Amino acid sequence: MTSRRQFIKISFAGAGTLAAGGAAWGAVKWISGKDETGITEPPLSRTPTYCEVCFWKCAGWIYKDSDGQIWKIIGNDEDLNCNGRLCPRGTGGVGMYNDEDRLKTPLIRVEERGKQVFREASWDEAFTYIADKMKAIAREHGPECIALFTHGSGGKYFGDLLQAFGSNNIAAPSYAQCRGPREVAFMATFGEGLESPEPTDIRDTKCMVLIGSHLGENMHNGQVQEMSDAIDKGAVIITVDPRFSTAASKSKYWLPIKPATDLALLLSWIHLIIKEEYYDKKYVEKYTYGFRELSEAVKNYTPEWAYGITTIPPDLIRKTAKEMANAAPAVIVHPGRHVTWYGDDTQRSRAIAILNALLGSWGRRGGFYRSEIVEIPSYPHPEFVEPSKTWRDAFPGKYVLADLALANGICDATIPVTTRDCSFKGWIVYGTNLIETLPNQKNTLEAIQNLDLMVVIDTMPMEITGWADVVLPECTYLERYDSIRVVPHRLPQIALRMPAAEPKYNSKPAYWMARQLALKLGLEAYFPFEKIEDLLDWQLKKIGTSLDEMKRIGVKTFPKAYDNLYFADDEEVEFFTNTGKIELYSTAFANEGFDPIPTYTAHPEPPPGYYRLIYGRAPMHTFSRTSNNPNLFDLMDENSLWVNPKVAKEWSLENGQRIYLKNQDEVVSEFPIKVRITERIRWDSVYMVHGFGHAEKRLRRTYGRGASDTKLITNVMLDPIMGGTGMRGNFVTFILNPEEAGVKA
Ligand SMILES: Nc1nc2c(c(=O)[nH]1)N[C@H]1C(S)=C(S)[C@@H](COP(=O)(O)OP(=O)(O)OC[C@H]3O[C@@H](n4cnc5c(=O)[nH]c(N)nc54)[C@H](O)[C@@H]3O)O[C@H]1N2
Ligand SMILES: Nc1nc2c(c(=O)[nH]1)N[C@H]1C(S)=C(S)[C@@H](COP(=O)(O)OP(=O)(O)OC[C@H]3O[C@@H](n4cnc5c(=O)[nH]c(N)nc54)[C@H](O)[C@@H]3O)O[C@H]1N2
Ligand code: SF4
Ligand SMILES: [Mo]
Repeated sequence: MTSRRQFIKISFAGAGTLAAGGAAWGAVKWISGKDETGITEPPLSRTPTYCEVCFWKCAGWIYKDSDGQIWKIIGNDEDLNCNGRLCPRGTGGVGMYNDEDRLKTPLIRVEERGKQVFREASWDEAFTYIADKMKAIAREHGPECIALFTHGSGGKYFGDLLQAFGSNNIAAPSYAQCRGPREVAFMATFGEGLESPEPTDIRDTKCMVLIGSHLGENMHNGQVQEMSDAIDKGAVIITVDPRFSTAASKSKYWLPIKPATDLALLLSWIHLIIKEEYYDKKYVEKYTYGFRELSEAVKNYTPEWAYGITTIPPDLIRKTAKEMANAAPAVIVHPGRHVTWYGDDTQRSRAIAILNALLGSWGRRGGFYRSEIVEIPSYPHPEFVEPSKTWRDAFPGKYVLADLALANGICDATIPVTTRDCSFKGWIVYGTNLIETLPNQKNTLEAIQNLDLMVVIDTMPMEITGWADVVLPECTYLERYDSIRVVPHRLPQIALRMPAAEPKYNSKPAYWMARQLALKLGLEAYFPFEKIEDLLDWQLKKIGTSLDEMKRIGVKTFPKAYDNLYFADDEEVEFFTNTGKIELYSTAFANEGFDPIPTYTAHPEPPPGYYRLIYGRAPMHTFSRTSNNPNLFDLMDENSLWVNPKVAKEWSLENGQRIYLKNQDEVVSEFPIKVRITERIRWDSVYMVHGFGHAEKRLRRTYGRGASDTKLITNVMLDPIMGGTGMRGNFVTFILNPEEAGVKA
C-alpha cells in the first residue's frame, strides 16, 4: 500500500511563461496613490464582501468599473474588525482573482502506462467518483472513517455534508496548530474561551504585555489599529520576545527572553504580584477560587530564580510587574494566538490567564470586554445522524479537555496500528495546505498513503493538491457568496460576502459543490435551497434583515442584548467553571490528573553548533497561501533567515548569502535561504517567516523561493492536555556548501 500515491504536478494546457499580474495590478497601484500615469477614476460600482486573505474576516467593498473590471477593495467603515481600513494583504486580495496559476478545472488522478497523472474531468464525473468512493468507505468501514480538514469560509458546507453523511470528524489547523491551548486554558480559568477576534480592550488599555505575540507583523487588523491608538494615548507596551519584533520597537520594555522559558517569567510575575500585594484584592476575593493554593505554589518563583532560566534581569522583572500593577485593571497580558510552541502551551496560557485574573483585567475596561455575537439560525434540514465513533476513540482517555477535533490527531489516526481496529480512510481537505501546515511532513505523507480517498478543494495548485485523488477548483472569495459572517465583538454585527465577478475558468463555489455531492449521495434533504442566495435570504429574514438590504449595506450592527461591556461594580458574576468562580486553581485540570497550577519544567536546548528555529508572520503575507499572489509577491518575494552578528562572524556568513539549513534529524531545507545579519535576534536562535519554500512548480512565481520552516519542524512537542503540536523545539545548523547537503546547487 505504501507509496501507492505519488506526488503529481498539476499541469495546465497552454500554461505559458510567467506573466505579471495584469490590469488589476495597475489598479492596486492606483489605489495606493502611486499611479503616475494620470489615469482618472472611472465611474465605479461597489459590492460588499468580507476578506478571505486571513481569518480576521474584515468587511469591505469591491469597486468595479462599468466593464466589470475590479479596481480596488477597501474596508467598510461600519465594520468593527477593520474600521474601514484593510491591511496590505486585504488590499492585495484581488491578486488571488488574477493569479494565472489558479486551479482551473476539476482533476482526477489516473494511472497511465504505469505512471500517475491527473486528467481533467467534468464536475459531474468528479462528483460521481467522490460519491462512489465515499459510499464504499462507508460500507466497508463506516462513514465516520471520513474526515474533513477545513480552514476557510466554504468549509462550513462541506461540514454540513459530512455530518449528514454520518461523520463529525471535522478539524481545523487553527485549533491544535494554533490557538487550541489558550482556548482550553482560558476555559479552565474563566469558563469561556477567547475565540476570534479576542475580546482584548486594547483601545483603552494602559499597559499591554505581549508574550511572543508579534502584533504589527501579525496583522490582526483591528488589534493593530487599537494598539497604535493605545500607544498614542501613552499605554505602556511590554514585549517578551527573543527577537526585536515590530511590537518590541514600539515598546517601553523589550524582554529578549531565552526561548522556551516564558513560563518561568510568568510564574515570577505571579509570585511578585502576590508577594508585593499588587493584586486586585476585592476582585480576587469576590470572583476567584484557589488564591491560597496559588500563593503557596508560587512562593519560590523569585525574579532571581527566573533570571537564571530566562536571562531577564531581576530588576526588569520587578519593574515590569510594577507597570502592570500601576495600570490594573486596564492591563492586558495578551493571550497570543499561535501558541503551540513547546508542548506545555496550555499551562503557559494558564499562567497568562491567572496573571490577568490577579490584576482584575477580565471584564474590565482596558482589559477584556464582554463580547456579543449574532445568532444566525441554521437552515431547516433533518437531524444529523449521531455518529457511532469519533476521532476521540483513537485516543482513549486522552485530550479530554480538547473541545475541538485535532487535525494532527486525525492525521495520526489515519496510519493503521494493531491496537486500533479502524483508521481513517477518506479525507476531504478544504482550504488548508496540510503539507505545509502540519508539522512532521513525513508523518502527514505516510497518513496520506493510507487513504482510499483524498479530495482537495482549493483555489491554487498548492502542495496538498499534488497528493489528491480528486482536486476541485474553488472560485475565489471575490467570485462567490458565502455564509453570513458572524464574529463576537463589542457590538453584535454581521457582514455579507457576494460575488463581484463571475467565477473564472471552470471554478465553482463551495456551497454548489457540497450540494451537488449531497445530491449524488442521496442527502439532498440536507441542502433544501438550490441556490445559496435563497438560503442566505431565508436566514437574514429570520434575524430581521434581508439579502437585498445586506447587498446595499454590507455590514449590519444589531442592538446589544446586555448593556455593559464590563462588569459593573460589585456585580455578581457566575463563571462557567466547576466552582462558578475564576479558577486560579483549576479543578478541571486536577480532575484529569494535570497540574491544577502551572509549574515550570525545562525544555531541551540546542546542541553546540545548532540554533533554535523560530518563525512568525510577515505583514504582507498569510501563511503559504499568498506567496504566489502577484500583488503580494511584488511586496515580498522570499523569506530570509535572521542571524545574530556574533553567530554570523563565527560562521563567516555574509548578508544576502544563500545557505541551506539542516535540523537535528538531518533533514535539510529543500531550497537555500538568504541570510539577514541583525542584532534584532538572540544569538541562540534563528528566525524566518512561515509560508515560503514552496516545492510545487506550478506555483510559478513563488516556487523555490526561500525556505519552508515546516520542512524543518520534525520534532513535535505534543501538549498532553489538549493534543496541540508544539513546533519550536527544532534546532538547525548551517550548510554553506550545497554539495555537502547532498543538494544539487
Ligand atoms: N510550520 C508552520 N506551520 C504552521 C504555522 C506556522 O507558523 N509554521 N502556523 C499555524 C497556524 S497559526 C495556522 S492558523 C495554520 C494555517 O494553516 P492553513 O490555513 O492550512 O494555511 P495556508 O498554508 O495558508 O493554506 C490555506 C490553503 O487554502 C487555500 N485557499 C485560499 N483561499 C481559498 C478559498 O477561498 N477556497 C479554498 N477552497 N481554498 C482556499 C490556499 O490556496 C491554501 O492551499 O498553520 C499552522 N501551521
Ligand atoms: N500578516 C499576517 N498576519 C497574521 C497571519 C499571517 O499569516 N500573516 N496569521 C494569523 C494567525 S492565524 C495567527 S495564529 C497569528 C500568529 O501570530 P502571534 O500569535 O502574534 O505570534 P506567533 O506566530 O506565535 O509568534 C511569533 C513571535 O514569537 C516569537 N517567539 C518565538 N519563540 C518564542 C519564545 O519562546 N518566547 C517568546 N516570548 N516569543 C517567542 C517570535 O520571535 C515571533 O516574534 O497571526 C495572525 N496574523
Ligand atoms: S487583516 Fe488583512 S488579510 Fe486579514 S481579513 Fe483583514 S484585511 Fe484581510
Ligand atoms: Mo493561526
